[in-house]
Amino acid sequence: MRLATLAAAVVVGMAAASSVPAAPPAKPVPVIVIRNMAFGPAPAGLKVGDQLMFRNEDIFRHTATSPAGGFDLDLAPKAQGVVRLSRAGALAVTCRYHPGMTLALKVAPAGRR
Ligand SMILES: [Cu+2]
Repeated sequence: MRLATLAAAVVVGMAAASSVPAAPPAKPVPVIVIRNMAFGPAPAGLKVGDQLMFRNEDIFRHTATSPAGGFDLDLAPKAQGVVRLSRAGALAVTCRYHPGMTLALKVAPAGRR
């Protein structure tokens, strides 16, 4: 009985400590993984102003290039990079080294989903 009470007190203490963040949690940055010479699936719900991470898990160098989207990440093997989406619409993304690698992003105007 006393042991159970002590355990409950410890759990409550931990919950209290973790529920006092210094700042509101940041919105997680969606990640597109590049693997086996292909872009992973495009995240849903992207909008202008959002950040988007590309992570190259291949042993080859790749880029995440979108002239319409205004970004061009050059990613060494195992590297990652973040872009901020600045233009709405359907954005074609490709790799400059491997033109067969393509990805279609749908970006909504800011403030909408
Ligand atoms: Cu590539």
